[in-house]
Amino acid sequence: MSTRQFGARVQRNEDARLITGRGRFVDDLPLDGVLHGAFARSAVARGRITHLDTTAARALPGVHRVYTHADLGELDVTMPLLIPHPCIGHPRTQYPLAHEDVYHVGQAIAFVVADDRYIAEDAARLIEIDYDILPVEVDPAKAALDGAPLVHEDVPNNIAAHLVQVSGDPDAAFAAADHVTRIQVRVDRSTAAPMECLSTAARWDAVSGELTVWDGTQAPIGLRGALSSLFDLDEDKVRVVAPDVGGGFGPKIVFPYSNEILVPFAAKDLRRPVKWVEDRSENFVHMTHERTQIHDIELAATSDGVVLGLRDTFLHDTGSFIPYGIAVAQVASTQIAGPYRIPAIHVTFDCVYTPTVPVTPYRGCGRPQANFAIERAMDQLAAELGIDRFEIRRRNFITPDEFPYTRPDLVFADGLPVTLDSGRYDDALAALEKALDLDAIRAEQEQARAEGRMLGLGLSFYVEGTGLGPYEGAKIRLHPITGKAYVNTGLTAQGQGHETAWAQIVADQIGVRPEDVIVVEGDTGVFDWGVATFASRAAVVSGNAVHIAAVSARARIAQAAANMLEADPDDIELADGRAFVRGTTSRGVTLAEVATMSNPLRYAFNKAAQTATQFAPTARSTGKPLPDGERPGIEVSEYYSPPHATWAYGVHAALVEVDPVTCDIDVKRYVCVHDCGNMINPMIVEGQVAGGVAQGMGGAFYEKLEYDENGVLRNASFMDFLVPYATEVPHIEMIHLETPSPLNPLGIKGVGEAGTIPVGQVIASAVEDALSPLGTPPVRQVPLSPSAIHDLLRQARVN
Ligand code: MCN
Repeated sequence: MSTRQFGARVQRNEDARLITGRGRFVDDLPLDGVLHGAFARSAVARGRITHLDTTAARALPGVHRVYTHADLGELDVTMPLLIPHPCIGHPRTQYPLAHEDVYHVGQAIAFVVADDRYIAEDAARLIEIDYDILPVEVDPAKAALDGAPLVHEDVPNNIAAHLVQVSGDPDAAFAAADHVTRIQVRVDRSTAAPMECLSTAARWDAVSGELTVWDGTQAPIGLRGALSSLFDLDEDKVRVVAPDVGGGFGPKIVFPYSNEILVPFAAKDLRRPVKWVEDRSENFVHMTHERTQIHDIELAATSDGVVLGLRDTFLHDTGSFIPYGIAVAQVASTQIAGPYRIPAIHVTFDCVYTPTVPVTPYRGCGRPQANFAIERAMDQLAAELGIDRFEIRRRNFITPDEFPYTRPDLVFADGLPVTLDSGRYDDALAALEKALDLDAIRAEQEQARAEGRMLGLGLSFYVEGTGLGPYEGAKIRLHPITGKAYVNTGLTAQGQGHETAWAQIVADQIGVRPEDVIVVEGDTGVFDWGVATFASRAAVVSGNAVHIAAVSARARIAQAAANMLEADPDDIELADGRAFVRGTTSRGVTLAEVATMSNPLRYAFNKAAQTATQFAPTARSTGKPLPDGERPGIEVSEYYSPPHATWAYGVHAALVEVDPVTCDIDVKRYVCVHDCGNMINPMIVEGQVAGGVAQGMGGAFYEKLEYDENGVLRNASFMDFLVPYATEVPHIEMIHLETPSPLNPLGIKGVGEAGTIPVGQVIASAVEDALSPLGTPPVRQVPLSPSAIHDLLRQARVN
């Protein structure tokens, strides 16, 4: 008998392929006669091109074409604002190739296509480009001041968008408060650093008029829409395939990037397949960034630590363009109150243009910054009121009986008011306290301090709106020969394990092993209704669509088997790849037989079915009408549309030791409690949380993109931009809570970004606690590099 797969630690189907070098990424595709592309990019941040000459590049043997914007015809248009919002007063988006003006170092100016990559790169370097260099200001705080150099000449103070959101009566809350705490915090700019950089290949079929594009994207359907519109081709004539993709983390959602337009354009123009794979140094100055936000946050509280009101004013650095509108800032603004029952909120932000790589969502999407702001403020409030940091949080939690809890005037990215669906925040904190053994830690800390060692404990709660709509779908088809289930969705994975998770969901319904469910995602040729993989939404939205489709497939199989077995569909059970009448496993048929039954010619060649059954003669007697309500084969498509976001949450803590001489931070323990509702596969969930924490460690300790005063990125390589090695990520102790979301049939919440969100605050809080005997000032920013620790210590000595 089959055992339940949902909730089981099923080994990932995809891993055998991915970890033995058999993954197939864009660069692996064996495209006959493929040509290779390379871009010439802007060397200056803000400039006006005075001279652009491609003659020498075109003359290089092996070069097929050099394109500038003037060659693009209908494609020479600015890209649309992908998520409009009325507060965006000055939306500016990019051209596929720059016109006269360039807006950041790395902006694409020309595209070369040649016999091989070496020639293409050499030719790109032969393109002569002169600029009038214009003044720049890369710090968003200074860029928003009067008189600062403008990125776009017609955008005053570089303010792209300004939004004010008010919930309750903040003025009254602040007037009634016993105590107000204020802090300014800053999180710096980073990059997702996926293992596989951006990549695109394309082939134009002149016979059928079809364009096939392989792209390392998180959004094949979105890209297909963009290309069909830009190239003025019927959607049916454009197929976008995301093969294996080596990490996405947000920046691979459709933008579209220059390569996503130029590669197909060149393939169509030259009638040859064309490929371009970004190298690492390009990735730093081309793939979108995220994170810089500066928050001024205030909390109004009673003397016993109950928060009455919150005010937050923040600047969001949007880079040189704003393709995703206010998405990142809006997400930050709507999660600023975290898990706390704060009745009055005033949050306002400005999105500021800077002459830097454009900013779009990166794992966490504004939440790490918002979380840093509210949790830093909670720590400070606790310190000022003399209340324990755990206790002050407990006093302010939304309690289980208060769900659904709505913040009516904060509108989330789905266009709906923030409504937290469920949670047991108190239980999560209690589980963390138990796992940590707080009394023992406090004793250890006292002992360490007596020995002059700087030991500190930090914590952070977080909430995360996951599983945004509007919908996703799934198709399930039983293979007419093998009876194996093929599952297609409109999403695509970049390492999240969808192939296994969806297989588990389907296996439960139709009674097969997960390895007999073959999941194919990311190909508009097989399924083309869907949005994209982002916002930790696949498990909630696709997962439930897969479940609904599997229930539907189960019903269809039961009906067909009942017809074959002359039984009632309600009496049909499915297990071990067979359908049988309840109570008698001998009266049954294989799923291969069910799948093939209504097609006599297929059946004739179906060895799997023929060897199995006594029903073969019936099936072969062709011409009989299908029984009532039956359709040929087993194939269903279903959709799921969530009513609104589901809210995952958790709390992390770290015990760290700071060495005041070397300024090194040693993470001695890292504990996390999280709740993503019912887990499809706890092993995948643990991998997601651990990967998220590792990425969060990068943000907490190392990762900061440093622009110089000319707008040149100073650390555009892994020599200078440090990501954590496996050896620098501590062992993560993980505790799962499972509070089912009431919003969807499977009770799921998302988890893909969760691990990343609280880490900056956890480390800041722990370092602050460790150094507190020295009188260091509050930690106000991450990353906490050794020099940042040194600064804190120096300030303590100065004071
Ligand atoms: N899952 C589960 N039970 C749950 C929730 C999720 O078993 N209750 C499983 C899902 O089945 C899925 C995985 O966990 O296999 C992640 O699910 P989900 O939270 O829905 O996230 P998505 O699949 O939508 O992936 C997007 C999310 C985001 S937004 C970023 S950024 C991110 C992340 O996933 N990028 C990643 N995790 C990543 N992991 C890898 N390896 N690579 C990336 O680029």
